[in-house]
Amino acid sequence: MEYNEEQHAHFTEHGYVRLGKVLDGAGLAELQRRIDAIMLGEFSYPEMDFQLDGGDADYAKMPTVTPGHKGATLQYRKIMGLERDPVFLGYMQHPFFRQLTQRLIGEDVSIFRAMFMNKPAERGTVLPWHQDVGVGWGVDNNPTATVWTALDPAVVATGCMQVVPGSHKHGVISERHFPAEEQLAECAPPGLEIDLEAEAGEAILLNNLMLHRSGVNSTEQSRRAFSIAYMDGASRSTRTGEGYPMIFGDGALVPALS
Ligand SMILES: O=C(O)CCC(=O)C(=O)O
Repeated sequence: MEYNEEQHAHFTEHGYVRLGKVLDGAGLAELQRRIDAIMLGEFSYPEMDFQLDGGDADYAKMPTVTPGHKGATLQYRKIMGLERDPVFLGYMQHPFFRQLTQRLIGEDVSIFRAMFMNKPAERGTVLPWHQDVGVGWGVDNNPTATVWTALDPAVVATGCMQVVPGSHKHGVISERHFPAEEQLAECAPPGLEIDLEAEAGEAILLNNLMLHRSGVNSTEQSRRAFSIAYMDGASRSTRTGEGYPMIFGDGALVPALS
């Protein structure tokens, strides 16, 4: 696989581009099994952040995200810190992503986050329009690009992502995570959004400035996905001054045997 100039031109113009099926059958099955095993507590990762799905579609009512496993269940909404898991780290360091991030970022690449996002069967939370940047993220340099990989079919009925193509060109719309109504009326007027449906194993590259959102899952199948926000390896936390987990280049993490 190669990130080509045609894809790059699409990404630059529209703020997203389809990267194709990065995961084949065996690779997909491995990540599916692994995330289920993490949810079921078969591996112990007390430092990872876990959030249960609250069973309520309303974003405002969802449980908080805190470190540590919250019980053996597949009803998690979000798990962050997956770079600690060798199987997920291995995927994050896929040679294709190395080439892609060299093109977009450079040699030294870290991550803001490596996050599992789930819409459990017949559940899920509405995630309102947002960009993945802003002072609230606490990074001295806004993250550049997210690779979002579907681990199950992501279609309208399972709560696929929606995006407003071209909305990255507005720059930072709000320093808060969710823009205000009047900002959305200007930058995401109804009718401009598209459904970003994806097959299981397919990856999509998103500009972090692009407005995106997702809905709930009305089907009996989960909608699991893995989202990696890559950024310049020199980025520092504005809160602690510390750097972030390195994925490529100087100081890159090495997957430990599991
Ligand atoms: O998976 C989703 O529904 C949303 C993901 C998202 O917002 C992200 O990856 O930044």
